[in-house]
Order: sequence, then C-alpha cells, then structure tokens
Amino acid sequence: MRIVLYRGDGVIEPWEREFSAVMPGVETVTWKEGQLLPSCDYAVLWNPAPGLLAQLDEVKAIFLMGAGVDAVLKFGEALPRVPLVRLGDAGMGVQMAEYVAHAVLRYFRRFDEYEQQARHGAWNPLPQHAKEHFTIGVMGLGRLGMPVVEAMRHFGFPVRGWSRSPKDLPGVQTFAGMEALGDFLHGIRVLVCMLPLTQETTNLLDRHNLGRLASGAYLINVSRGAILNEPDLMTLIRSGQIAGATLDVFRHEPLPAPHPFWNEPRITLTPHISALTMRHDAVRQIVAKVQALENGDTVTDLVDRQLGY
Ligand code: NDP
Ligand code: OXD
Repeated sequence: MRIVLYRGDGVIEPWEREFSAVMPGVETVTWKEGQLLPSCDYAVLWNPAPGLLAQLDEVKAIFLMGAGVDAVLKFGEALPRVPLVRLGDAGMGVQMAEYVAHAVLRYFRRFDEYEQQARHGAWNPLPQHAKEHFTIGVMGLGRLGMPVVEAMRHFGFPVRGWSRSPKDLPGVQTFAGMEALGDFLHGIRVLVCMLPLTQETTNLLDRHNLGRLASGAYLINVSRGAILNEPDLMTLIRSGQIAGATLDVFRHEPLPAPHPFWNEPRITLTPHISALTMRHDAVRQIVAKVQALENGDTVTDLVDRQLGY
C-alpha cells in the first residue's frame, strides 16, 4: 500500500516516522510542487496544494490531519470526488475544553482584572459575578463543542447550545437553526464559537448578532476567524457592549502586524493552538480507518460536501 503524505507547512518527516511505526508495511511518499505523483492508495493531507489535489482522482480516500475542512472544501470542483475523512476528536476535545474553561473562568472569576490590579500593587477584592445569571452559550455541538458543554456544566454554569439540527441534551437549553439564533443569543454572558466555517457561518458573528448578547458579554472564538466580523467586534468592544474576547483564530493567520487586535488589552490572543493535532492519536485513528476501508467497512468522520463540514 502506498500513501502520500503532504502538509502545506512542509513538516512531514515526523508523520512519515509515525506511519512507519504504526503500519510497518506501508510505503509513504511525499510530494513537491511540479512533481508527478506515483499511483497512491490514500492521501493524508493538511492545507494541500492544487497541484497535488489534481493528481488524487484515483485514491480510495483523502484523510485530513485536522478537524476543520474549510481549507480543502474551498477547492470546490477541483477537489477529487473521493471520500474525504476529517479527524474525529483525536485528543482535541479535551484541549478545547481546557482552553475554553480557562478563558471562561478567567473572565468569570475576574482574574484578568486582578492581574491588572496586581501590576499596580492594588489589594482590592472585587464583587463576585452571580453564576446563576452567567449563561454560557456554545455555538456548535459537535465533536469538539460537546466536551466544552460538558466542562461548562461541570462548573455549574447555565449552558445553552446552538446547532443546525435539533438536539436533546440533559441540563442544556438547546436551540437549532437560524430561526432560533436570536433566542439563543439573547442575554448570553459568554459566547463560545465552535462552528465550522461554511457559507452559512461566514461573518455570522457580526454587529447585529453580537449585539444580541447581554451587555458586557465576552466572546471566545476557537473555530475559524472568518466567522467573526473583526471590525464589528472592535467597535462593540470600544463601546463597552462587549467586555472583551479570547481569540485563537483569525481571518488572516498569522494575524498581520498592524491589526488593531494586537493593541487591544481587552482581547487575549493565541496563535491557533486551542486544540492541536496530536500526531500519535491522529495517525492511529487514520490507520484504523484505512484498515476499515480495506475491509469494506464504513468509517466515521466523513465530510458532507453539501453541508460544508
Ligand atoms: P463538528 O462537525 O463535529 O460539529 C459542528 C457543529 O456545528 C455541529 O453541532 C453542527 O450542527 C454545527 N453547525 C454547523 N453548521 C451550522 C449552522 N449553519 N448553524 C448551526 N449550527 C451549525 O465540528 P467539530 O466540533 O469537530 O469542530 C468545529 C470546528 O472547530 C472545526 O470545523 C474547525 O474549524 C475548528 N477547529 C479549530 C481548532 C483550533 O485549534 N482552533 C482545532 C480543531 C478544529 P449539527 O450537530 O446539527 O450538525
Ligand atoms: C483543525 C485546526 O481544524 O487545527 O484541526 O484548526
């Protein structure tokens, strides 16, 4: 069996080593712009180049080294019509829960304000927020959204969830579809975005929708930058309607040097690290799916090209 491994960032050698360790008989090949690819059974990719995609019509499936699929679906008809398989949780769910729990608790327990106070030598206990009014809204109740919901429930916050299709989750107030978006957003204190980037979700977090949150609400975006209208967020933060944000993803990454987010103290930035691909887990998951396909079995985590995730 031959598998082509490709990453837009070129860091492929550790993946080759991991595949050889888990699947000793497999031949892994790499690809460089302009090369003719030998016939391969499968492709395992992240941020692929169009020149490679054009040579993958004959593979049995394309596996992605991550959970987000927007960077491949953007190729539209140029993407070979073969099964496209994203990573499942593969160790990312717990990382998302850690990241979001940290950002929520930092805001809820006012650690951000205590950090500022400490810098000025101020010993000044602040009034505690009332948890029963501190509703956390999670947009996207998928593989990575659900561990976040569970973490928030663990801490006893009132939790709302929003998804495309209706869900029944114990202890969570659920909302589904665009028609329920207004009711979902109304009065939320912390909004967590865990949605995939699709035609429907692009620019969803704009002035209008963010303006529906409770006054002084907080935003956490860990999914994709283009879901957020960045100038609208700046306007709402400057006006005080939004208290601040923790952002891990941006419309342009790395975030360009002159971007106003860099100099806004109410925004905490991280460089797209909220849930990293765990190579060890990812390769084992992909290899198990390759074996399932070879045995004629179905696999989970197939991408629905119509839905865009
Ligand atoms: P899933 O596909 O498992 O879940 C997506 C969720 O979003 C589902 O609940 C789905 O609803 C909901 N959804 C999709 N479209 C809409 C819509 N139009 N309206 C309402 N709800 C919608 O995705 P994951 O949880 O695995 O991942 C989410 C995203 O996180 C990824 O797409 C990726 O962009 C991002 N990500 C970011 C990382 C980082 O480090 N920053 C790392 C990994 C992923 P339904 O349940 O009805 O289908
Ligand atoms: C992913 C990501 O989608 O790293 O896996 O953002």
